[in-house]
Order: sequence, then structure tokens, then C-alpha cells
Amino acid sequence: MDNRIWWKEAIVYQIYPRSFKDSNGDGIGDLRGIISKLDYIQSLGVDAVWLNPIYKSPNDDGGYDISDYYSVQPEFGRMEDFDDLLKGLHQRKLKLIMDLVLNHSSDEHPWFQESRKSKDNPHRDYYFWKPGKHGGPPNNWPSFFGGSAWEQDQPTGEYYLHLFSRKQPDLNWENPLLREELNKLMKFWLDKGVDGLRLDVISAISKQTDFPDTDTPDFNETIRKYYANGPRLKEFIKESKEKVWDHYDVMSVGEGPGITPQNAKDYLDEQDGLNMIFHFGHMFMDQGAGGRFDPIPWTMKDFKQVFKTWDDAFKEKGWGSVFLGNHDFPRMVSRWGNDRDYWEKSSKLLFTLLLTMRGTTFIFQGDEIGMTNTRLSAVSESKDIETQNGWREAQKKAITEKDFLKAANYAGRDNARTPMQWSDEPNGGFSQGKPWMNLNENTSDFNVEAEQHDSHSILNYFRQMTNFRKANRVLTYGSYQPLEALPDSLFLYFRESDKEKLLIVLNFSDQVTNLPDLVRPKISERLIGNYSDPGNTDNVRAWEAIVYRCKT
Ligand code: ISL
Ligand code: CA
Repeated sequence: MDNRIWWKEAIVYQIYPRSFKDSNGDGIGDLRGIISKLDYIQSLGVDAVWLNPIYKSPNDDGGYDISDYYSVQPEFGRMEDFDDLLKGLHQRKLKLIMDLVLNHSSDEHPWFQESRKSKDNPHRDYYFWKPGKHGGPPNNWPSFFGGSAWEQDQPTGEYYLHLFSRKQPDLNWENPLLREELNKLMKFWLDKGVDGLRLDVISAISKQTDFPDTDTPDFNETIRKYYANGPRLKEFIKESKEKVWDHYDVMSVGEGPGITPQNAKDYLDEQDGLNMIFHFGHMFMDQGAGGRFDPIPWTMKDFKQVFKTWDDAFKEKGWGSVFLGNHDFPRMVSRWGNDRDYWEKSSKLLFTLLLTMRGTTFIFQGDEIGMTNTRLSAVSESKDIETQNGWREAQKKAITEKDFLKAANYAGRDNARTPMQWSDEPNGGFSQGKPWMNLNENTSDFNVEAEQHDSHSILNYFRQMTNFRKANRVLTYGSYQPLEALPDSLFLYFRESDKEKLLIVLNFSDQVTNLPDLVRPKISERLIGNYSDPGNTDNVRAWEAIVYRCKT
């Protein structure tokens, strides 16, 4: 416990700039908007902000399609605004983690504009180009966003690879010149003094350059077997670390779809790896073979198992990141809690989990007030390319709009992207103009302003919990020991150091449940919980969350 590391102790607040706060009335959240909320962010008790991409982009995929890595998206502001934001964060002792997208660029990036011109263009090999096969694409790879991962392009008639949208061509890391360019742009941002990098789909930067056909209809298996974990992934990470990250006091967290508990250690070496990865064990649990828009039921048994499996993996090497939602997934309380009858209790329970688990905590904007899924009544209301393209594919399978909407409203990314609910003013206090995306209908029912003044609100519980984590370092550095518990809806675990032991009790159900006889004698004191009446140690109430100190 002596060896303290800031990013292991950090609680990270994720900001999706387009939906956070609009400062100039154009309906789009921006950097000045974030600056105006810095005191609020600080008041949450978090240590760092992860900013979703803010670079210049045609915005085909929420800014994950970058056309200039060196400038700020004009809708979000100018470089001066960025510098002020960084300064404002640092003045408040908050760190900044930038989101870098290095697996692909925008097709409007000058590299791609050059690359597509001719087969012998000097930038040709910045991307992957292949002739077609049998009158179709070079192989059968599906894109994350539906349809083929290859697009035929004139003037050369060859196909280029795009694992995401056709406006996001994959960069060819095999090319050392490209890698030098990426190192250069990383240095540009690190020289400004940012404190960490979140590296988008880092798991996919090394390709199987013979591009074999996938042999499985299961999309997540295709990611694991063909897109992620490529032959040079470890080497590329090591090179970035040695050439760039090691020269700064900076933390790295890689987004790792397709990384498994078995191979995570390969990429998380202290000497030559990333500090952390985001794994998707729990996030993909309810996706069927068809991926996001093919939902299947999930069970608490599997959910608990994911935390155990990954904690075991990180015992050996690396460090975990703990999250229950982000800009790519439905709202945490709508997905894992009960956003109707136990909205408040289950939101608080989920925070108790996030802030007592081993691993760095990441929370997504709006979750701190219990924001819920939104409801699209037509696909045309969706602002997300994934949903739009998903619908195009669904139509080919004769799926009705009603059925598709059911899946999209359950799993779609629009759910996470509705603007922040600041107050009950028009547009929830998000913007003076017409918001780029409709606010959730429940904005007047709950918002930051209302929760601010309610000492029992989700917001104030979140603040209590961030303080609680800070005050109990065992929650960062102690071991994680889950307990076998029946019924499955009960999630019980110990966090233990050589000095102390805590028991966390989480009831993921609407039912009152008995606390197992086995643990009751171990309890000495209730430290915190989401019911104001402490209750007793026999029963755990609906969606109750409690942290006990144990006898040692
Ligand atoms: O959400 C997922 C499952 O359907 C993930 O597989 C996700 O698409 C994947 O992790 C990559 O996400 C990241 O890169 C995308 C971008 O659209 C996402 O917003 C970003 O988080 C392409 O840059
Ligand atoms: Ca704006």
C-alpha cells in the first residue's frame, strides 16, 4: 500500500462534449461550456476528466473520425479554449485524459485524400488497399457499423479497409512513416501538459495483413479472432511507450474490445505495455451473435463472474478499469438497475459498486444524477450512425421498424448521448438555442439543480461515495474477494488489506433478501449505505447497498 500511484486512485469523470454544456446558443456543447462547469466537476470529488474527441472532424461518428489531429473541432471552440480548459482543470487539481483515435482517421484527412489518388501515391500505404475478389470485397469482414468492412474507391477501383464507417478508413500501422506521424501528434498534445491518453480501439491497430475470411457468424468472436490481438499489437504498444509516453508523466488506458482475460497481460506490462485497458466482459454479455442490435438476456451470475475473472487476470499484471456505462452504451441505471420503481436506490447501488470495486473508477456524465435511457419513436430520430446503419442492415433481414426500435432503445448509443439535464429551464439549461439532440423527457423531473438541493439525492450520494473511497484506501489497494452467494441477485465481496476488511453488500433485486448466516458474524459496523434508515443485518432491502466494516 506504500507505493501510491495517482491513476490507480483516480476517479475519472467522462465528458461527451457535444452534450455537456453549450455556451453560445448554437445547440452544441462546447469547451467554454465545460469551462463554465469546472466548479461543478470539482464538487463531485473526482480527480480527472476524460474528454471524448474534440479534434476537427466531419462528425460522421461523433468525432471519432478525425480530419485534423492538431486542431479543435470549430463547433467546440478554438485552441485557446482548450488551453484555458486545461489550465482551469489543473488549477483545481484535476487531471485531463485525452481521447486519441489512432486506429483510423476520417476519409477527409489529407492523408487519405492523397492515399486514394493513385496506387503509387506516397501516402498510399497509410491505409489498407486491396483489389476486389470475385467481383466483391477482398474478404468477408463485417464492419462494426453494418455491411462490409471494405469500400471500393475510384479512381483506382481498389477497396480500402474500414472496420467502422466508410468515412473512417483504418490506418496502416505497418508503415513506419505513419507511426512517426502518430508519435508526433501524441507529443503535440502531451507537450501541452495533458495527463493521460485514452486510446480508442487500440486492440485493433495491428492487422492480420493476409486478411483471412472470418469463419464465424458471431460478431464479437470476429472481433476477438480477426480484428483485435493482431501479430504486432504488443510491439506497436511498446514502441509508442518507448518513443512517446515514457517521456512524459502520463497514464495510458487502451480501449480493448476483443482483448481477453488470457491475453490482457501481454499488453499490460509495466515495462512495455499500457497502464490499463477497458475490457468489455460485462458490456457484451447481452449481445447475441448479431452484436448490439441482437440483444439476449443477461444474468447476475455472469455479471458477477466477469468481475471475478478480470480481477484474477489483473492480479498477475496490469490494473483494472471499472465502468458500467459510457458514450457507447445505454444508461447504467436503465441497463443494470431498475429505472422505474427503484430508480434512486438502484442508481445509488451502482455507484456503491463502482466506488468499492478494485480498479480505477470511470463514470459517465449524467450518471451522477441518474440519467436514464431515452426513447426513439422512429429510427429517423437517431443521431447515431451505428443505429442508422444497423437499421439499413435490419431491413435486409425484413426486421420491422418496431422490432428494430426495441433493440435500439435497449442497446443503442443515443441513450447515452442526450444532453445533460442541468435544470428545469428550457432545454434543461443545456443550451439557449435548439439542442442538436432532444433532451430526455424526464429533464424537468430531475436535474442537477434539483438534486443539488436535496441531501438524499443521487448526486449527493455520489459525492459521499467519492469521499468514502478517498477516505478508505483499502478500496483502491486492498484485495477483492467475492463471495458465493444465493440468490444470484446478491452481490457480496470483501475488500481487504493487512490492516482492515470491508464487506460490500449489494442487492440487485426488487425483493427483500436474507443476508447469508455465514457473513453476519463477521460484521462490526455499518459505514455507508443507500437507505437512510440503517435497517438490520438480517435482511437486505430492495436494491439496498451497504458497506460494513468487518471484525479483524
Ligand atoms: O460499442 C461497442 C459494441 O457494439 C464497441 O465495440 C465499440 O464500438 C468499440 O469499442 C469501439 O468504440 C470506439 O471506437 C468507435 C467509436 O464509434 C466509439 O464511440 C468509440 O468508443 C470508432 O472510433
Ligand atoms: Ca456551442
